[in-house]
Amino acid sequence: MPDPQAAPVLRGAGCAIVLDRPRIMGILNVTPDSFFDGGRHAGVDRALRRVEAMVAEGADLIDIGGESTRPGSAGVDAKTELERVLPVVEAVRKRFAVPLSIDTTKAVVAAACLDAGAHFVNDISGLNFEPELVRPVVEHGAGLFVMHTPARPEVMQQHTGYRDIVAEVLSSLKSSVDRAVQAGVSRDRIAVDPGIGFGKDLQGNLTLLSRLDELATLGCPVLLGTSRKSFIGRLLGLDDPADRLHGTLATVALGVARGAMLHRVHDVRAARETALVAWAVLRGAEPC
Ligand code: HH2
Repeated sequence: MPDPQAAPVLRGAGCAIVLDRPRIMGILNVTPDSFFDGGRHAGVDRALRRVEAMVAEGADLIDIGGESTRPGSAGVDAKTELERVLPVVEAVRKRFAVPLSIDTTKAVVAAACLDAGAHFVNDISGLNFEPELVRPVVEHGAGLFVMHTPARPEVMQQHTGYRDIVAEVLSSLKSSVDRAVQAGVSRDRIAVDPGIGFGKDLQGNLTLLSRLDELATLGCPVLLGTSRKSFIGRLLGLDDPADRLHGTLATVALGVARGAMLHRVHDVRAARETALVAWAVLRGAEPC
C-alpha cells in the first residue's frame, strides 16, 4: 500500500529526487556568453571545480548548459553545443554521484548526454522547438523539465503580450506535459517551470511569481528559475547581474511559500539556506 503521507518524488534515469523539502538545482553554464557565468566554467577542469563547489554547498542536482538562452541570443548549432557539454557530462558523471540535467532544446544533444549518463533533460521550449526530444527521454527513462517560452530566445521579448498570462502559461505547460505523457514519460518524471524572463515583461514576471501556486493544478512539481535575472535588476535599478543575489533570494523564499519545490540558481548555498528556512517557517517544523 503506498503511504499517503509519503513525500512526492521526481524520478530521473536511475535516480529519484525526494521532494520532502525544497531542492536546489545548481547552474553550470559551459558557454562563453551566458548572462552571468558565461566564460567562467567552460572546459572540463573548470567545470569539475564548479561542480565540486556546488556539491559541497548542498546542490541536489546540477544543470549543465551549452547554449545561452538570454534574451536576443541567436543560439548555437548542435555540433558546437555538444562539443561544449558532452565532455563535461562524461567527466562529471565519472567523478560525482549528484544527479545531472542537460539544459538543451535539441534532441541530438539530449540523446548524447543521456547516453553519457545524464539523468534529466531540461527543455526551455517545453517540447515545442524539437518535439522529438521526448524520444531519448522515454528510451532512457529520464526525467523531464518542461518550461514555458512563447518563442525562441532571439525574438521572445517581442512576445510579451498576454491577455491572461497565468492562464496562457498554464495551458501551454499542460500541453507540454500531455505530449510528454502520451509519448511515454511517466508523470512522476515531469516537472514544470513558468519560464521567468522568457517572453515576459516585468509585470508578467511579477504576475506569474505572485500567482505561482496556481501551477499546482498541473499535478507536477514546480521548478523556478529567477536567479539574477533582469527583472530583479529592473526592480532595484541594478544593471549588473552580480548585484542581484539578495533580490534572487527574496524570490526563492516566496517561491517556496507558493509551492516551488525546485530552484534553479547560480548561488547554491545562499539559495539552499534561504529555501530551507522558508520551508521550516512555512510548515512550522524542522525539515525532516
Ligand atoms: N533559465 C535560463 C536557462 N535555462 N531552464 C529552466 N528550466 N528555467 C529557467 O528559468 C532557465 C533555464 C537562463 O539562465 P542562465 O542559464 O543563467 O543564463 P543563459 O541562458 O544566458 O545561459
